[in-house]
Amino acid sequence: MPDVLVLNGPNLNLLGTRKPEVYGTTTLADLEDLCRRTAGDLGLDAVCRQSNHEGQIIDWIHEFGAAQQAGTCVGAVYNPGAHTHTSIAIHDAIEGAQLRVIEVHISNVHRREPFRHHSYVSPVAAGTIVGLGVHGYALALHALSQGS
Ligand code: CA2
Repeated sequence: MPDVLVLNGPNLNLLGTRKPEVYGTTTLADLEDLCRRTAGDLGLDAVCRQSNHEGQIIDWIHEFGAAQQAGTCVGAVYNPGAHTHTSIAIHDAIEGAQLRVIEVHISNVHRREPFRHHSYVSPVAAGTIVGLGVHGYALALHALSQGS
């Protein structure tokens, strides 16, 4: 089965523990289980990673970009967390590795503070899903399984 990377950025390890009014009550472990089950139904093997460290995330983008070029990975479902709004390095990593990325945000960032309205990731993403809660990850997996 080809791999699909499910990548979560900084502070997403806190999911389900605080701010349920913004991010819901699903924990990261629950979310990763949901992704593994959804990917399995689509004939994909979800490889779930989360880090609070930008360099570690960049290394994984390079690793899975190479796997995609080798034909063993279909791309990544990626919630960059606050790196969305700050990181040119992550923009460059996705572009450089040519990793197919669907950018997912649990909350509707466009209804929130102005500093959340700009994304450095969107210009190098195949698509973006915002504001649909953790269901956005399942939708992104469906899109990647169909070659989006
Ligand atoms: O809506 C999203 O998925 C975000 O990517 C989440 C990021 C935020 O910086 C983006 O603007 C939008 C924050 C993730 C932090 O998650 C927490 C979860 C529970 C408690 C505290 C933070």
